[in-house]
Amino acid sequence: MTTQLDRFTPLHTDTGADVLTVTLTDEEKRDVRRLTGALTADKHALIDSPDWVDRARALSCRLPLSLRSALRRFRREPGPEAVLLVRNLPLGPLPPTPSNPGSVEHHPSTPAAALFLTTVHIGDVTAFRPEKGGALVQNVVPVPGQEDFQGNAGSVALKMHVENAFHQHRPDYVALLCLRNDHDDIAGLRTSSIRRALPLLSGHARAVLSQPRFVTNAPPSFGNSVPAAEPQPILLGDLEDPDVVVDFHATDPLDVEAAAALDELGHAFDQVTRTFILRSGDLAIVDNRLAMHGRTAFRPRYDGQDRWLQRTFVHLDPRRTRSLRAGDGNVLS
Ligand SMILES: O=C(O)CCC(=O)C(=O)O
Ligand SMILES: [Fe+2]
Repeated sequence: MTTQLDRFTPLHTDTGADVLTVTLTDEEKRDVRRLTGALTADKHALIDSPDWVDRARALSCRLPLSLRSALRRFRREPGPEAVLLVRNLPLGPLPPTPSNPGSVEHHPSTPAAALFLTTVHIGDVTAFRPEKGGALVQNVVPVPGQEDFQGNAGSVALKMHVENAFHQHRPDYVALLCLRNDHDDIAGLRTSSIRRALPLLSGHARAVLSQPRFVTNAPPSFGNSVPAAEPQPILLGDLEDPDVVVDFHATDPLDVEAAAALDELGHAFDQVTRTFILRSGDLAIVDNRLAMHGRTAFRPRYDGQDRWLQRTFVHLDPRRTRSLRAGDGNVLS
């Protein structure tokens, strides 16, 4: 019997795979709306202030039980796809999609509050100072002139990557809430999990990928704030169920054998990649230890109705990053 506590339903993606999904009922959506209402009442409040973050964390304990239960379960067992989809979150009336470079949300809105409430219930919502000034809720929108950019301002296909793969303290989760999809409804978030790809790899490739024979450089935006990249393995931990750290735009193999193993990994991932055409109110939470993500290409119009996602990062253990977070705040330097 399906209970209130256990209400995952399978979502059929392009490949028919089952992805952990929790769809809020309309009543639950109204309950979340009441919580976002409390967080958006003061239009001058700042998302990045410790007070607002504390309130959001406290209010997240009042999210619908089905959602809290799904988050708790996903945290312990991310499943073969390492993605949780939360559907039917409240958004309210939306302003035009922003198109300025570096766009972030400073003041609380219904979608930003819904995203924050959900993700702060998993762990600590965090950001990196060099990325968009360390704002905790960042807009993922196409920016005029940046169409070819391999980052979230672009609209060409975005290569598969672990978020901030170069960083020792990359986020544990990346969460992307869809406010609007693109005009043609073709932009898709793509995800690919090492749990699915691993069985497709030869034993030799697995062995090579677990040796420090790969370098992943930081994007230029991080400047000198990170040490020069050291060779790292791509597969970490128990080889039966490893973590993966790779960015198909930024990871370089150091020798010919490593290049062949990286190629094999790329082919294996290609075979298990899922595409999510996110709808308004859909939130995808990707376990950044086990899955990569990317995006299909789309054609922006810059007319205020373009694709618009909002993004947060989550770290599970604030003590591990304490030396990077001035004043015990949420931003990693
Ligand atoms: O546009 C997308 O669907 C994903 C963009 C992305 O990789 C990110 O914002 O981290
Ligand atoms: Fe990303």
